[in-house]
Amino acid sequence: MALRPIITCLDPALRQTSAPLEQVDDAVQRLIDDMLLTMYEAPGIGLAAIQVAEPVRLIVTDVSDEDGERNPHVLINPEILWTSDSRNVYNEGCLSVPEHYAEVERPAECRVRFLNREGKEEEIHADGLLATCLQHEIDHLNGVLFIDYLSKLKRNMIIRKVAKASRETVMV
Ligand code: GNR
Ligand code: NI
Repeated sequence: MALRPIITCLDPALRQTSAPLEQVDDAVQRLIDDMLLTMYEAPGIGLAAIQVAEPVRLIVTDVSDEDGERNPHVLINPEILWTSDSRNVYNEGCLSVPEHYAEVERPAECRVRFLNREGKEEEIHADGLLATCLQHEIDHLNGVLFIDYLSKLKRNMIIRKVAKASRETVMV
């Protein structure tokens, strides 16, 4: 297993649409393990493959408490089947937008169909933080970032600050 560097919103690669995975082979299993390691180490509650520069439709999440038992979810080719009319607001962050947070409103619940890491079809009904996280990760697969839900002014301010920080810091 290897940590993989996380690309930031300054990298246009983050804006592409990721391609469906055609098979769940050994290379995909390695990518999943690397993504879980990278997510836990960050630490973050989710990670999309494009954040480690792999443009494929694969996400991992774990919204459990840091001191509790781990509960990773691996979702391949996830599809949102349904979202609730009821909405939730979370103060969102993103490992690709380091150190910036903003409130984003999204459907409070969602139902998602996906392949698990054994390549078997599954569905999940999510609410709370998991529902928000799944929607945030699936947005990544479509080149969308949480800052896209903010005003242009706020978005540009955040991007400028991330650029400034990356100039001033030697990021490993
Ligand atoms: O670690 C993360 N925290 C988070 C908090 C609120 C809403 C979404 C997230 S996802 C984020 C990790 C990340 O960037 N995933 O793409
Ligand atoms: Ni993110």
